[in-house]
Amino acid sequence: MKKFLTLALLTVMVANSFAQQQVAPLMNVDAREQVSLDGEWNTICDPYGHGGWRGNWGFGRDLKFTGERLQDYDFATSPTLRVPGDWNTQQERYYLYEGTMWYRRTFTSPAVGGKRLFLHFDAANYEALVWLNGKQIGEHVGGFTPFAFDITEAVKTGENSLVVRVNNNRQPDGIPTMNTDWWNYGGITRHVRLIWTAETFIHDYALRIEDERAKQIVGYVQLGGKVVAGQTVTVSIPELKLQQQLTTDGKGRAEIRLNGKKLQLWSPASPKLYSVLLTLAAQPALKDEIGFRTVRTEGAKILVNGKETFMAGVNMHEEQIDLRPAGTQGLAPGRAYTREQDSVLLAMAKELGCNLVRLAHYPHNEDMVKLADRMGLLVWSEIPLYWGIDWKNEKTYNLAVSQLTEMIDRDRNRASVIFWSIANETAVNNERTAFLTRLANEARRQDPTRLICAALQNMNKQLSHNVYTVEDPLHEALDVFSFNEYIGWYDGPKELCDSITWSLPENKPVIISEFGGGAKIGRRGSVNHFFTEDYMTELYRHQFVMLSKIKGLAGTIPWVLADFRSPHRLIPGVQDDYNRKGLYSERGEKKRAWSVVKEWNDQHRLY
Ligand code: GCB
Repeated sequence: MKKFLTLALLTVMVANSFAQQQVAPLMNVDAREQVSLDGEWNTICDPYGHGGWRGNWGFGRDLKFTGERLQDYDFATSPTLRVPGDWNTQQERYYLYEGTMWYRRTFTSPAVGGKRLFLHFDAANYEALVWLNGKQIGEHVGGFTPFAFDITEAVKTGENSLVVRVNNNRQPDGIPTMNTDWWNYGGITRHVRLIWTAETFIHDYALRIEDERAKQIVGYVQLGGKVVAGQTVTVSIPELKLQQQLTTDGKGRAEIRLNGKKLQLWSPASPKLYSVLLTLAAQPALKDEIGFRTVRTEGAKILVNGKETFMAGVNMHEEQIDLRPAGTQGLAPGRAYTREQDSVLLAMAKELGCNLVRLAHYPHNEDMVKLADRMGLLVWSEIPLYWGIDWKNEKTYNLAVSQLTEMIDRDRNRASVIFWSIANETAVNNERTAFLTRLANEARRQDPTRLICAALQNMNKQLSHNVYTVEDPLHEALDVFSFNEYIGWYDGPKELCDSITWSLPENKPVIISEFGGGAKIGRRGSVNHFFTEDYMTELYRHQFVMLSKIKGLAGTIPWVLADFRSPHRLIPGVQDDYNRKGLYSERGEKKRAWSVVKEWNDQHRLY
């Protein structure tokens, strides 16, 4: 039932006129029959966002096909950009570009007679309008979540022309909005695929356990396409010799119940995954690798599989580590989008002794989360609801819901994900608290099996001399009390940490979701000089003195794994467009503060 509401909501949210083609993305796209549309796409940069002199580029009026006179644009001879990939780091002239870019490629439809054909974008930042063979088939807003179209009717035999207009202008009513401390990488930043399915197919499914002792596996299968009652779906977990035959109802749904008594739980120490096969009638099985665990809070503790687990975390952006040989000319790479790039980042988090990554500040690519499943890293996943959002705007609220829904729908089978975060550092006021309380309730409605959180903001509120607190009524709607604080960096000298004590709720787990300071790697000096490794290292020592005094501390998430690009970080020779708070440099070299954090993690990580 819940799932239907979600799908219904999504359908309403996509522009009505495209509702027939624009569909909720299919679960587990990697496991589907597909061809990749990655590669070089022809592009036209369009600073005015007008679609050319006549404003008609999108209609894909392809000169080659229509025999029109060559006038003012020609996709076929225009330069190419790699998809996936941000445009900013592919060509110097696009480094600072925010605006419209037109992408076009042709493809030959795979011979899939009698099947349904879907066009799936893993993500494009920020707004995408899509045309197939001159007809607009839909649009999507939100830079970090997938979107899909059923193009069965629109596709032609022979050559097809696919045009995508991507625009990454920041918008006052957008999510995120006008200001972010990360690079606004534009483009088709993740994979594009053509996926085909039978006329009736498995659209979505979920499997999980609700109790770590009983280990009963529960969930559902939801069919898509032509749905008729009474279809047979088999769910099996061969390693456990479990199998169940389900019969779908009139809405194409069936409930899963398997006795998982013998299963080994997934945990960070032992990230056991099981191959799960879902088969509809005589179709090839859809295969997933799923771990089973529980998560809940009990007073100030976070329990994973019923065991208290300290979150020894680290924040990270989805930005590639620059692995080119030192001295290589040209722009360092931008967004990460391959498994290899993701695994470099997660291996660094592991090496730092972490058992949790906060995937800041937006949903990272699907492989990142699948890898976290495999590597035993817990995940805090977040929508880019960041700083000064247009709280009174219903359109903005709906956009928050659609990004939240797309994030939850994509990753609901990932054992690693234990937190859905709805926001980062939002100043307290009534409209904001109403907006975010509603959003937290929506997140819990969509997924009651995970912890709902947000990174609250420390406003340096003192109850008495050096007794700090965070006053934020939003916490009532959240499962943990997590907040960011930058004492010793933005707020006061590092020594201030030594005298501060925190007065915080005792019946909720407390997580420090950000803290830290910056240094350019190799920059040495006095422990009192900002941006030296010496200051940064000492800052972490003072921070840990303070944090270890917090009663009920359930986790620490330093800011940040690696130096990352930001338009706010411009000091020449020191920042050079990088936020320098990384425990590793942008090349993956360890800073001196790394060992201080590693030692803390090793002492506090319980499992
Ligand atoms: C914050 C933000 C994060 C910034 C960081 C900083 O509070 O949540 O996105 O990058 O501080 O470095 O200032």
